[in-house]
Amino acid sequence: MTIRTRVTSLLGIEYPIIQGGMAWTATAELAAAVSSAGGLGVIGAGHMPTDLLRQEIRNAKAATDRPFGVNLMLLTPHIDELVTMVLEEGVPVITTGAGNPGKYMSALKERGIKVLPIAPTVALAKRLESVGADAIIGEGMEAGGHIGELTTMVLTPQLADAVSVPVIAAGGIADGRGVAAAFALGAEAVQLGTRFMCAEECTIHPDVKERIVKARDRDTVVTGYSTGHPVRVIKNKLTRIIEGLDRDNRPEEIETLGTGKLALAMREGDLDMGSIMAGQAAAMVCAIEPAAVIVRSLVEDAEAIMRGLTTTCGD
Ligand code: TUI
Repeated sequence: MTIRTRVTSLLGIEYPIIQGGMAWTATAELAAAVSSAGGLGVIGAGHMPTDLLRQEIRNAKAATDRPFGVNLMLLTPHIDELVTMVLEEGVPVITTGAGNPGKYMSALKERGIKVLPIAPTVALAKRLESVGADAIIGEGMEAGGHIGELTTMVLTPQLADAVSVPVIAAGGIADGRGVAAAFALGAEAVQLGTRFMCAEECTIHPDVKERIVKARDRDTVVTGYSTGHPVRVIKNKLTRIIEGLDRDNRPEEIETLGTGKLALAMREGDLDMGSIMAGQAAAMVCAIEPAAVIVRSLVEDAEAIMRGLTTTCGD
């Protein structure tokens, strides 16, 4: 048995496994490795300059002949320019985060690009379906980085009931058990970020990977509620400072302090003052492995569970 769904046919991929398009983390190398392994690799644009993202797209095209995607983070100030460039380069799939991509939908779809927006609520998912989203990525608050309020457990089935396009579950999924659970809730694919941060091909600093492997159940925290853009990160010196600023309702100071801190973690490996964006599933990531091993074990373990067998972390 291999899990085939509307998402595998829509995207032309072998397995219903999508890698989260994480800023400063999901480079062409990781995306190409996941795509070559039969999933959908996704380059994370974040605030990347347009020409650098163009180069990353070209690198991914050179490294794999399978489909891959680009995640556009809609809060970035030069988003219009990024969209124009992506239309020129012609990537097969776009995922979007941190906002409503409605205004770009028709231009992307006219070029035959599949658009998979990330939605943290049922209302937004319905709006995005009505303007042409090909599938909805429902991301629960277990996820790392910028998050909504609902958990994957309650968001996924509600989305599956509310929209006719396929639902992709994200947030809190790190192993085959999570994949099988997402399917039981009505998802037709899953998106994982944190587990793929610990792929060998992921180019983040090795100390961040080690920190994730060591993470325990309560090691993440959500900071920045006062800014209107809460983010889940691994607890450290930076989060303790930000928690104080959140309590005192000083959002401008949080924004200033936060600038450049994601790169500080992912590039420099600063575990004290870097923003180590990772999901609650960090506690379930046990090893640093090749992307192909991760994809294969997710699929094999999920299939075993769906056939009625059980597995545990590390089997
Ligand atoms: O986008 C993410 N995760 C991210 S983006 C990011 S970079 C960043 N850094 C600092 C502050 C903010 C962002 C780090 N992690 N995940 C997908 C996601 N999208 N989660 C939540 C949302 C979302 C939120 C509101 C999507 C749409 C939305 O719509 C609001 C509206 O306009 O209706």
